[in-house]
Amino acid sequence: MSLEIWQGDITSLKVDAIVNAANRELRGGGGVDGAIHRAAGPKLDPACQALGGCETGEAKITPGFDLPAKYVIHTVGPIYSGSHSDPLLLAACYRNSLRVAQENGLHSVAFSAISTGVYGYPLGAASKIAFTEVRKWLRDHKDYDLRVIMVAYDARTYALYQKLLG
Ligand code: AR6
Repeated sequence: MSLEIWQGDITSLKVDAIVNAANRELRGGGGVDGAIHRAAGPKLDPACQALGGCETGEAKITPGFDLPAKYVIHTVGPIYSGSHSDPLLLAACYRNSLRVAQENGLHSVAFSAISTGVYGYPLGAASKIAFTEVRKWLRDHKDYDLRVIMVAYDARTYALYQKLLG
């Protein structure tokens, strides 16, 4: 197993799954969600609609269609409000996405920085939660071969990720 960081557009990655920062309706939207829907092509939207939405903190999977990635795992981050549930729900996104990856026998997963765009989660706090939760999952599943790539779209996120990777 490994934990890596990478800067760039997540839709270019040829991995088993990329993790989308979706909304509860799985309707597509702006940010990374919009980029993934554009790159996956028109079949992704009906596949998402067939899933019947997704609760905050949960994760659901579709094929990747025209993407280089085989699958898209859609997770819904919390809209940042400063409440006690924010960190719990954000951690659940990472944990549940990794559970879905394992359930589907996937061995490489790339995460976008869930909730740190439109949903307003402060980047420093969100990044710490992301790395803590992924590391915990990898520790708890030592017998499962998994490569996790934390994708930073911009330089500021990448610099933070470099620090957190140590
Ligand atoms: N590749 C990798 N990361 C990206 C890309 C990309 N192509 N584009 C943006 N990011 P956001 P959220 C980063 O807003 O905050 C949507 O409308 C971006 O820099 O995409 O969870 C959904 O439909 C940021 O760090 O997701 C929801 O309604 C990160 O992706 C809502 O936004 C997440 O930003 C979800 O908001």
